[in-house]
Amino acid sequence: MEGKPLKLSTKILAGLVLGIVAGALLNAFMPGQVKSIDHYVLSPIGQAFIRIIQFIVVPVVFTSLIIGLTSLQGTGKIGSYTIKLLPLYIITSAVALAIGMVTAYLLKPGTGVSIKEVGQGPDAQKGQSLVDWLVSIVPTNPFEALSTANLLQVIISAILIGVAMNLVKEKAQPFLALVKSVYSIVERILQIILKAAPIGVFALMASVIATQGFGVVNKLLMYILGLILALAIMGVIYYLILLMVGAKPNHFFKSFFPSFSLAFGTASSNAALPVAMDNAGDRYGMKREIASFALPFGTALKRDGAAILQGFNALFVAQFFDVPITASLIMAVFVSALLVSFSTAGVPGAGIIMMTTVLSAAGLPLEGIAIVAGVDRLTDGFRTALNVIGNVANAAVIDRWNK
Ligand code: DAS
Repeated sequence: MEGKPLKLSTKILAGLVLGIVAGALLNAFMPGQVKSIDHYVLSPIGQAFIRIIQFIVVPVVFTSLIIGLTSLQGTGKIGSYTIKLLPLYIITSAVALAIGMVTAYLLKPGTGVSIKEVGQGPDAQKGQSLVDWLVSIVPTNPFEALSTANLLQVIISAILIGVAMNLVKEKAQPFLALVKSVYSIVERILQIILKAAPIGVFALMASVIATQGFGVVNKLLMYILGLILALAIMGVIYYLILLMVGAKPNHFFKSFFPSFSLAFGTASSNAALPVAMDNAGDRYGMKREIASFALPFGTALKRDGAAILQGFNALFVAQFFDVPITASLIMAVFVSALLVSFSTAGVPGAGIIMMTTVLSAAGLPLEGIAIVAGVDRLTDGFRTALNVIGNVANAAVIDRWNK
């Protein structure tokens, strides 16, 4: 009797664990070979996996949004979903940010850290002002939005096209048929790609652990544990919110587990989106029109993990450089971190790059980025998983609300 094939989520989990073990063994017993093994084997496999899964993000978002929109009788619903989702996003992100800041304030991870060598921080990019960002999400050309994978521009283009299709009615049928066939093809591609997920996450995790080891970890142990604690607290809050609205949290976490574990392994919420949409329908039973709108929308905007990271890191940097944590500093961090969380990209390491905006808004030294950059990839998986949890949990609340 052939054994029941291992479920995808179990295989991804196995890939993660084996990757961590392999990375630790390489780091401990073959330090001299780590660089070449990583350069010729682990990194290429890991990066190739992230790239191929990014390959289908835009087609999945574009086609499923158009299909979702045209299945809505009248497009008033998109407006009503947006009106319900945005306040939820802002409130829960503000709660997450507050948790991140309070945790850092109480645990004081930045005091007494003796770190000589610092990691290589990203070059300090000038943060985009809110107005520039709002203007930048308006697409000038649908093909450019698709080719640059600017998710918000893709969403706006798809909404415009979907609304217009509803207005021209049967004239849009040939195009809708084309969109539906593209969607089914892309769905099949996703299933094929996911067979490689365990290998992809194995290589990604082994590469991180083998190259970074646990050396720098114990110097920043309080920082890492404190950040993960804040992320976990927000995860528990989502569990309670889902419980309160009757959205069956156990069923929720079990259904979306493949997308959460992929988010953790790839540290990319964009990469996890197609799987989250797959989980929403097949496993969780979320209404298709909600999943096809809210999940891409949330992937573009909703990042609780990034909010926690910005608040936590800003206070860590203040503590590290002995900058007094005044009320005005807290306000500057809170406002800039909240805005930054809505414009952090869904790719590995996006949060650390966005730190420049928050640190400069709060008048904190940008050198602080280099101190945490060394362990950023270790914490990125945790915060990306929370980004996806927050995104789909808010969609589940709307879905429940709708029922
Ligand atoms: N890795 C980002 C994401 O995929 C989050 C971050 O870097 O903070 O959502």
